[in-house]
Amino acid sequence: MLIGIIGAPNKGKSTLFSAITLHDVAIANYPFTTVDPNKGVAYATATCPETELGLHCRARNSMCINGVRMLPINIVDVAGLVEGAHEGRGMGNQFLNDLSTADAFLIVVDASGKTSSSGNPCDSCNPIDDVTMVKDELIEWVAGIISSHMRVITHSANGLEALENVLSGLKLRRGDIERAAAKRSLPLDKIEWDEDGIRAFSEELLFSTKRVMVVANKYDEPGAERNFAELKKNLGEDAEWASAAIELALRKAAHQGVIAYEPGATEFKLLKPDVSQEQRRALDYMADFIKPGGTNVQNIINKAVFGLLDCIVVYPVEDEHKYTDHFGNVLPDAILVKRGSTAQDLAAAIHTDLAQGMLYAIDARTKMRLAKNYVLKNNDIIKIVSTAK
Ligand SMILES: Nc1nc2c(ncn2[C@@H]2O[C@H](COP(=O)(O)OP(=O)(O)O)[C@@H](O)[C@H]2O)c(=O)[nH]1
Ligand SMILES: [Mg+2]
Repeated sequence: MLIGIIGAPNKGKSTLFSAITLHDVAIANYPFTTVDPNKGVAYATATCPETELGLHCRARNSMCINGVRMLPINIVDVAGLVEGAHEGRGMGNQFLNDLSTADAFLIVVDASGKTSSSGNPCDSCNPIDDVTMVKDELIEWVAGIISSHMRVITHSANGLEALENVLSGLKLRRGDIERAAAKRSLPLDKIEWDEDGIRAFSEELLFSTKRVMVVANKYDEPGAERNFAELKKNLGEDAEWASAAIELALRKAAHQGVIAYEPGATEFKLLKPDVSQEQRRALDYMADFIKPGGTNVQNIINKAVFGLLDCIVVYPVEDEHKYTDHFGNVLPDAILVKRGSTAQDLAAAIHTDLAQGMLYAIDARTKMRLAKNYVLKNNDIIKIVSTAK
């Protein structure tokens, strides 16, 4: 799973990226880090069943801190989106690759309205223009790919196949293309669409296959609250407020051992009382800001994973009595699957052999037998019974 952070310049994309990928020293040592400077790992959080079961888990593919299971999610800071980007300005290959492979986008906008949609200083700009700019650029980019191949597509014996080939970089299925065309009443037997048709199709295709959430950042700035309310009212997408800068400052302070702060918290504890007056003032300011509802940054990650991407978390085990894998690790793995996935899908996510030889599953809590087509529920603990070892 890959979430892309996207938006005009100076909205706080890199700040948000740094914040969500900066972890405690203990976590930083965890082997999930990549070398790419714009790629990193954030964590969605869920309540680990260890508390409910009165056990101590030994997490392997994820982490567990104080009963909170932390599920790694790949994040990419997609830099370089400006107006006219689809015409070639600023859109390098890396950019396109990041865009194509992402499952969802967080569109970062400046809720304070102090930067324009091209990223320049502004007295009072409307953050909704930021959203429009980003979406238009994405649509124009897909439309541009199709337009430049339209002749070939029109004249090919199998137009749909030709169109599919042209869009092959986008992580789509043929069904996605068919649905988008049908939705906009565009024929697929002979593909001879005009510019408007191509644009309509591109819009439909893009936003039916990539999930989008708007992040109204810089919520700590004056005017942001009002702009955010306005944005919520006029926007079709999910929108959440955030202060990436405060989240980053808090995580840095925690990283340096100055405070104890857990992402999502509405307070922190001072660990080093001998801070400078300036630092004290900054900490007091941040303490006040997070009191009503934190920085909202952790909530955004969780909403992206469990809401936008519609995932649930399930815990496969080999021993349904001890809740362990075969080495005796308690609740070793937490796996994110799409809501609606079956026990068979879970088996397939673990191993093809396990799925092929699957007989049935067991609900570890109730010890009840579950059919292969049992639809998984969030927080399920499941043993897969299979002829495969
Ligand atoms: N007040 C405030 N400033 C922020 C916030 N997030 C980012 N900034 C500032 O906005 C400017 C641009 O941030 P940056 O992350 O480089 O933006 P990018 O170009 O979108 O990657 C920097 O000066 C940041 O410190 C925030 O939540 N609140
Ligand atoms: Mg940046």
